[in-house]
Amino acid sequence: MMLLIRRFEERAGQIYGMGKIAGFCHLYIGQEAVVTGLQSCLTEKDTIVTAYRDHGHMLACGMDPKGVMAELTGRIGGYSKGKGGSMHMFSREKNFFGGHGIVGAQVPIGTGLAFAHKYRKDGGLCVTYMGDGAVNQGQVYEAFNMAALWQLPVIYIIENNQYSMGTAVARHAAMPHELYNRGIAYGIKGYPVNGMDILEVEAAGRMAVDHVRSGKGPIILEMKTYRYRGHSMSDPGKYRSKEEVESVKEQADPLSLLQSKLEKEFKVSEAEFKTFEKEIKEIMVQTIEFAETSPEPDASELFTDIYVGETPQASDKSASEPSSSGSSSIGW
Ligand SMILES: Cc1ncc(C[n+]2csc(CCOP(=O)(O)OP(=O)(O)O)c2C)c(N)n1
Repeated sequence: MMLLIRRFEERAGQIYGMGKIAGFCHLYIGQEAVVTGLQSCLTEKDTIVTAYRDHGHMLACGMDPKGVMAELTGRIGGYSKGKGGSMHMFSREKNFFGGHGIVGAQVPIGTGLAFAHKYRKDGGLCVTYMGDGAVNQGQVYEAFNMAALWQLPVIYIIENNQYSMGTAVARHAAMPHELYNRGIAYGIKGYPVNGMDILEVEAAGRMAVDHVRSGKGPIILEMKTYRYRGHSMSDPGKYRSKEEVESVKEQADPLSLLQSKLEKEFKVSEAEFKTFEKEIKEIMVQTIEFAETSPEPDASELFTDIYVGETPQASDKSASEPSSSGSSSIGW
């Protein structure tokens, strides 16, 4: 899965460069161990929500790479029929609730999903991902407070990739080395985790899942990780040196770390690694072909998926106009 995410993101970066992806595109390269390790601890009933750096999360929870890539290229075969793009994809089938462009906005949503799990007594939990930049948002703490008060089944994952857009964590966060302690005022336990090592991520994930499923309420894991690419495809990355990026790639790359562990401790041969590469290459060939040949959505698609259930009609004044003192010249 880590290899699939890596190759998917590399190809997304390439075809973005060719002008085939419009709008924003935030790549997850470097952070693959986080979502892959955590997802391996979950069951089908659990829900997931994250921010805009979301392709890895979608692939990890079993969404089809073809549908994700077709969404990036704005095609009808995409998860949002080509209308959402990189930042706005969802899958009810896989319990993936987005894909959110407003920093921190997914945290109350994830807390609400956890509330729903508890209310329905379905035994599920919600994994709510956020970046290091998001932990400076007020709505995150309102959510923490309610989750702790009601002992909601939620695992908050802080993906600390060291940068919030172009701002290093030490420049935007008080106590930058202890983001895992941000729930302390609410009695939410937090732990730091080496987010570059999938086995450490998985061990922490199992501990967190046990904690939450046994009814002890929310927990925070701060994944210390790193993104190799810019904040988005349009980021020239002037806020850090090439040497810094290269040294992380050399010393802590999540794929290389796992590969050397698999070679040394589990005797996986080079031929087997080549087979994995071949398998993923084949998936990517089909993915790109689908993303380039799926048709663009018809203009009438602009009016679908706006409301769930009944659609208010233009003639229904109560639905389309402000009800009280608002000036009638203001349109909604
Ligand atoms: C409420 C809000 N404020 C500002 C922005 C602009 N913005 C987009 S991404 C970003 C940085 C967020 O960084 P982080 O949470 O660390 O996530 P990362 O990109 O590192 O994954 C900012 C400030 C936004 N989208 N929403």
